[in-house]
Amino acid sequence: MVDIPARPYPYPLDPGHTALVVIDMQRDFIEPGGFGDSLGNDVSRLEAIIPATAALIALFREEGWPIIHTREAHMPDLSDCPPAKISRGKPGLRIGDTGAMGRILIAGEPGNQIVDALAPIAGEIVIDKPGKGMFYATGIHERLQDMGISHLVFAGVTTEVCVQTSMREANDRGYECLLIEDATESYFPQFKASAIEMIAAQGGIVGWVTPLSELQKTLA
Ligand code: TIU
Repeated sequence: MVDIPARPYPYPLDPGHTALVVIDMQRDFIEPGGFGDSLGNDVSRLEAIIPATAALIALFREEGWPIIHTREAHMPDLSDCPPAKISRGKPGLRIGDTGAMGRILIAGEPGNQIVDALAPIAGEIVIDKPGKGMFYATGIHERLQDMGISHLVFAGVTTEVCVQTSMREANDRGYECLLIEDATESYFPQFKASAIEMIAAQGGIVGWVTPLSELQKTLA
């Protein structure tokens, strides 16, 4: 075990059993004209974490540790998207509707691709998830179990929606979870701050949080 300085106390990283999860760094959420923009959000905040997220990915690649990239994505016939999820959006800009980068949150569309700066490379796992959480209807738990993974380091967007949901799902499945706080972002600064506090509160009820620099320093 390697102790990483973190809140609420040092995170016991297990080098042979740790994977990085990069949540939904797709054009839909980060670039103008995508789903995030269509919901009325200022997407420029999210673009700002690309360098830190790229550095985190580079660190895991150097270590030779597994990397999982997720995308929030639905099948073109929307058979994996409950009506309740579709109906939340503004008419004309809902999941499956055509936006500036193709059909919104639909697998294979331009907007559904991970941003170029964080593109997966051969050997990395990419999962399309129909829910906000990474475990719902993806089979990823079984794959992680087969790989012997017990520790998950999280990055991506948005902190309080897909990242926090995925961390909670992971925590319930027994994974030790660490969120890299400068490699995650929200459209709402106060939601990011609150999500981070919620994760680390009560003795780390959902996991640990730390800046990228602590991980870099400890693994250098
Ligand atoms: N990936 C993710 O967080 N999906 C969302 O819909 N997030 C929002 O904050 N809307």
